[in-house]
Amino acid sequence: MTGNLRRQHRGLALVTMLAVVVLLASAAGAESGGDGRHIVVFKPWFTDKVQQQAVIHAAGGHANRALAIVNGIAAELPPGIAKQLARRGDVERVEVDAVVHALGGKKPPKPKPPPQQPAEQLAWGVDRIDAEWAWATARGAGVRVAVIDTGIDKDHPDLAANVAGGVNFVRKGRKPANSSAWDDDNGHGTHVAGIIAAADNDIGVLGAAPEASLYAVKVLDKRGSGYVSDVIAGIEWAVANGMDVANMSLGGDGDVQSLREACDAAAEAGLLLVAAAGNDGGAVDYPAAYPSVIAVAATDAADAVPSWSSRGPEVALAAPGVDVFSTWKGGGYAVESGTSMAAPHVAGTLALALSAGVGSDLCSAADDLPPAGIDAVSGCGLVDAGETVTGVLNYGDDLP
Ligand SMILES: [Ca+2]
Ligand SMILES: [Ca+2]
Ligand SMILES: [Ca+2]
Ligand SMILES: [Ca+2]
Repeated sequence: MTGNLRRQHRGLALVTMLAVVVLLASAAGAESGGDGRHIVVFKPWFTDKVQQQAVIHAAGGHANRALAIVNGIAAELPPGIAKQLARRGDVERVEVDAVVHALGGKKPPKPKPPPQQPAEQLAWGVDRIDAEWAWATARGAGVRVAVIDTGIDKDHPDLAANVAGGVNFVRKGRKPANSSAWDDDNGHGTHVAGIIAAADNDIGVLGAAPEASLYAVKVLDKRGSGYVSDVIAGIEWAVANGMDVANMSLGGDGDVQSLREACDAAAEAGLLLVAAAGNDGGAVDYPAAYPSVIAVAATDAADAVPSWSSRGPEVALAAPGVDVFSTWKGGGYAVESGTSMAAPHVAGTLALALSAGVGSDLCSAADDLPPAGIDAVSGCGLVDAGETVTGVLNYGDDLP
């Protein structure tokens, strides 16, 4: 993200400081799994992972995973242990490991895979942002996009060419997560992946950046739910593995300081973070609300922002998120709505911009939506991949 967008973001974030302080008061009541999952963050000088784990175990807790990016440990703690640990001199803080959800449609469809792959179509969203006009210049080749989600259907005929790898952080019970089990058991992550980079191959759909490399970072389970600690692990993985862009079509109400710090550290390391603003029409969800993350609102085919698209000064951009046709697990396709579908249009546009070498400022090319100027409903406006890459103001092929 360029300084421009980030500065605007920071300025707006300052304006809402008061509101954030009020929200923080309720963060303690963030939705948790009710299973004692916490994030224990240690003092900066106490970095030995083995000794950190020993502290957790000595207190009667179970260490699930080291979270190096925040110098912490994701742990299960019996009742009362969190407060006890927080009082230690070598512990910075203990946080509830809040729950996050996929921000797709309200009822996930269960489409059957087609008997044969459908003829390729340019879905309205990719068309609306004029990604197709960028393709003569750039197609996202060489850009690595992490899809932090439910996984990706790795052998989907419209995705396989671009799926370059992945990792799983979802654990079942106390068993360590099987890191290679990142195939999508929900469908949501596959839908998101198709919007970013479904291949140009005569079948299915076309992603905004049809030659970008996709990496499945599975942090949400088959119901589309997950934990903040796994999202942090996913962000850490994205940085360690040289990802350029990370798409997070997920969120929750819990402002967890460790998630904020992980996003800040990743952005500082050069990772472009994109997240869905939220689907409850209220305040922007976390992690989208953090200043280091590009929060994306949804639009429909008439460029209107639906009432359920979350809003606030943190919204950076808007993108198509209503009745979006894309890939689904099992080699199928589905129509889905949500800010989950909007965010990947922006992630794909970033992939185009990076492969074109035009920087990552998406704000100046975005098409302003009412009310005039940057606003809390659509941010800078509707993302414009065509103009971002080519500098041409308007192709005029699909204006409503
Ligand atoms: Ca178009
Ligand atoms: Ca295709
Ligand atoms: Ca424009
Ligand atoms: Ca506006």
